[in-house]
Formats: sequence, C-alpha cells, structure tokens
Amino acid sequence: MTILDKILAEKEKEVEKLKKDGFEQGSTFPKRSLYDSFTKSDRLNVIAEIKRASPSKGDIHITVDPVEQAKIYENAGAGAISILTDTPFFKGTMEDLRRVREVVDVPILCKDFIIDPIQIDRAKANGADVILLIAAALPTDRLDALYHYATSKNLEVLLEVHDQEELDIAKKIGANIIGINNRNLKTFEVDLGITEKLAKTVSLENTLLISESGFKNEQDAARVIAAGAKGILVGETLMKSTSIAQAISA
Ligand code: IGP
Repeated sequence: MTILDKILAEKEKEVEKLKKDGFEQGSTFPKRSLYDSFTKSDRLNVIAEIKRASPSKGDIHITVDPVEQAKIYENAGAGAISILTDTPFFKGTMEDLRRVREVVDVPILCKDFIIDPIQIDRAKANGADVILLIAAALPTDRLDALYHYATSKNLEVLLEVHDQEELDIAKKIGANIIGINNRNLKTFEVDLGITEKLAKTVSLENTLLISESGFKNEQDAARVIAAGAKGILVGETLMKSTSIAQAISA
C-alpha cells in the first residue's frame, strides 16, 4: 500500500463524517482568479504554500501561525497562497484557510486530497478560489466529474499530473491550469526533469502551467521557467526560510 492509498482511505472516512456532520461556513468573499493573475503577469509567479508537516519530510514548521505566514508571503510578492488543509498527514486545517482568507487578497488554493463534491463545497464555503485535483488519486470519470463540479461552482482547478498519461487525461478533461508535480506521490522521489519533459507536450497559449515541488533556489526556478512553466509552487523551502522576501523575489 502506497502512502497515497493510505491518504485516500483516510479521506473516505473524512467524507463520510462530513456528510453526516456537515461543515463550517466562513464569510463570503469575491473570487480571485489564479489563471488571470498568473497569465497577465510577466514576472516569476510563486504560489507560496503553508505546510506544517508532510509524510515525506515529517515536521517542517509545526508552530507556524498560518495568518502571519500568509501575510509574510503576500508582502514578499507571492502571487497566490496554497494551504494544506489535510490534518492526519500534513497537520493543516480548513480553519487555517478560513483565517488566511480574511487577511490576504491573492488567490488561495485549497490543497487537499479531494475525492467527493462535498469537499469542494466545503473548500468554497471557507473561501478557496482554487482547488487541487490529483490525477494519480482518481479514475478518469471521477476526475472529470469533480473538475466540472468545481468549475460549475465558479472555482478554478489546479489539475496535478506526474506523467504523460495523466497529462493526456488532464488535456482531455480541458483543464486550463495544469500542475506538473516533480514529486512522485507514491515514492516521494523529486525530479525537476519531469516538468522539463512533460512541458514540451503542453500547448502553452491556452494553458497555465505550474511546476510543483522540490524548489530550493533560483536556478531550480529558472530551469522550469525555461521549460515553459508560468509559475512555481513552493512549500518546504519557504516554510524554512528566514528571508522569504529574498527567496520569492530572487
Ligand atoms: C510543495 P515542496 O517540495 O516545495 O514542499 O512542495 C507542493 O508542491 C507539495 O506540497 C505538493 C503536495 C501535492 C502536497 C504538491 N502536490 C499534493 C500534498 C498533495
């Protein structure tokens, strides 16, 4: 059983509970578009992630105040903020997202393992602008249904892929924001070459391409930008950085 299988089994239970107990509702906010803001900008677009812990790295920054961290990210020039809302494996919460929504203006990505529409309703109710859907986690028909459910609710979707087959599925679904994850969610292996390889087969005029995971410095960013990525998603390096402004603007 891979870690992804374990996480998905846990999500089944979470969804059951959500259906039984319902979910919290935050204030309503105007929607921000990740697609529009990233495609219009010429600078390096960073999605800065709030990530307390992960299955591959253990505790990263467990005492972080997500509200303070989000403000630091936004002031440093992050174009969007990603918030891990999974609790058992990443030690995040939906409350983190709801609180951050109150204090920043940039688009917010709800980072979780979505397998059911109720999780999409909950993300929206708490102020998410974008949700993550992971091709490796879902059969194509389900991925397609969840994608269209989210867009029908006026949310954007970052559709995450890791190989050519998943990328072809994302294109068939019509995803306009594609995230190439450099980390294999089953083995945790990280390779920026994955973005370089897969980006070649994406038509970049009508797709916003984001490269995710494993960025340590500006050379890493330069590699994927040269390959066609319009933005990068960075977690661990920013969570551990003492000079986030420098890291984001580099
Ligand atoms: C950030 P990193 O290596 O900078 O901490 O990675 C982000 O890409 C990563 O957290 C991530 C992720 C995911 C987490 C990418 N896809 C799916 C959970 C689920």
